[in-house]
Amino acid sequence: MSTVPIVTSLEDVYTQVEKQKPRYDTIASHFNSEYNLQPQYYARAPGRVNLIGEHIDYSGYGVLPMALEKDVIIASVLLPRMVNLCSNTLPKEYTTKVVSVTINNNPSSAFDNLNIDPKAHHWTNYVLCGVKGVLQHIKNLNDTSFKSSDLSGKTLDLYLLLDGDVPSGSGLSSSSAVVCASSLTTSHALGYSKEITKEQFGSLTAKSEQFVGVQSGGMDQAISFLGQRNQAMYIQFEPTLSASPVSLPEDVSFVVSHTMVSSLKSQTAAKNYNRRVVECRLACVLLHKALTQEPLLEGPRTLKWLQEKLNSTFEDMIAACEKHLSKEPYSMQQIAESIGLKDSDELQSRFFPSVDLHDKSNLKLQDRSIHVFSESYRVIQVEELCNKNKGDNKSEKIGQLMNESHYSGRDLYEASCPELEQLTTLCRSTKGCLGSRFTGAGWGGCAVSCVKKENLNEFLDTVWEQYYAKEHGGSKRENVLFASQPSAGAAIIE
Ligand code: NG1
Ligand code: MG
Repeated sequence: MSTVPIVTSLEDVYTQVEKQKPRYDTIASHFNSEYNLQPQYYARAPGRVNLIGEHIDYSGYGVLPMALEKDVIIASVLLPRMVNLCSNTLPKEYTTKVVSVTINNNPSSAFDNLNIDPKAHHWTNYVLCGVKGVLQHIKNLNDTSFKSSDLSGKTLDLYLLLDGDVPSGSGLSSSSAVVCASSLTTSHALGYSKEITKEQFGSLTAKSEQFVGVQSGGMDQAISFLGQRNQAMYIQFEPTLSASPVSLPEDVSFVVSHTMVSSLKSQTAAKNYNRRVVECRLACVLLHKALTQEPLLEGPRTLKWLQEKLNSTFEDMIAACEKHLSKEPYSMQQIAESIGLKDSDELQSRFFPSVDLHDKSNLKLQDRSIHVFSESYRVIQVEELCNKNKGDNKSEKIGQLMNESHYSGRDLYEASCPELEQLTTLCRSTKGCLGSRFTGAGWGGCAVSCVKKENLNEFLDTVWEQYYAKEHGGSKRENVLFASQPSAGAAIIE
């Protein structure tokens, strides 16, 4: 296990350094005009594109993302008193909002005092999640004094300025990039960046991003820390977080294309994202009862935990969903009664205590769990095709699995939208495309397509012409339609 690199040269982080240098210069000059100081260091955390494995991380299953060159950078300086925060590239009304957090030399009280309002839906919440996650980690280390001699006994102050080029609400993990960069900045300021491994950072930020009120899995934060240049990664969560490189076939590129519709995940959580998380947990409850005759009374448990407990194949699990779960939606009351609980409140307090779904019926357990098992199996097949299989038509098979992933996410998970349908259909019918699917949570955001390298330029021109040119011609093409380069994971640049 390694720690996040602290580098002095942009070459160690970016492939296209000539593009990045001017950006850092601009950040430094904004920082200087905001605070009348030079930044002392930068924390950089990338966004990601997930190639396959959607909505399965929170059920414990492995996923296959790559880190992007697009990222969030937080410039910082250490000074007495407060955390001031402003943003370089977010819309103007955001830049005037200044958040203040006093972190004194007792991380434990700082942790308790840092409140994040999940109803606020403000980007600064993500920064606070990163700060809070690190303080919580340090608190758990049971270390009441800061190690850095410079800081011990003093009040710590961070002056931050944030700059990001991951489009927000795009399914490319802009929110997690902010959380990760913020956690890195905080830990570095407190003298802890070398005490926390990349895996620990991935886990602590996955937990702390939940303070915004979304029950997210851990994919985005894990890849942001564990990403490697030129490699996609196979990320696994159980028994503990791990990542191994995946060699993608050389004859294809993976193209990201934005629908131009934002996916407002935290605002729609009760209807969409959190509801899916709860549906998976409750499918686990009912399958456990049906397959072991025992009620599952403590939780939440993941579907992967159940599959391992039963030592069953994916085919067995899918057959069990078809046999034991109703295709018709369930109500919470119905599920509670079937495992001998009093009512839906008791069910909620055992399996999703901090989640409010408003509507207590209409839970589609069969469709959701079949998606989870079939999608998790597709991830394993893609990983094996990439790393083990030397046979023919590797890329075609991967493209086919990506299409199947999309159809399952659309039909069984109901996570697509008209614009994602229009865009993925267009991509699939364009020459050189072997498969196309939505990436990230869905309900807007981006698609990812597997495209033959020999057709790449033509593919980009056609999709630009047919999806973007008329309505979204004002956008910069490289921001909304691009072949993604797997980038390195998070780093501190001094
Ligand atoms: P995006 O699309 O970045 O919001 C979300 C979750 C992931 C994962 C995917 C679906 C967060 C921070 N991330 O990603 O954990 O569940 O959806 O596969 O909520
Ligand atoms: Mg996100």
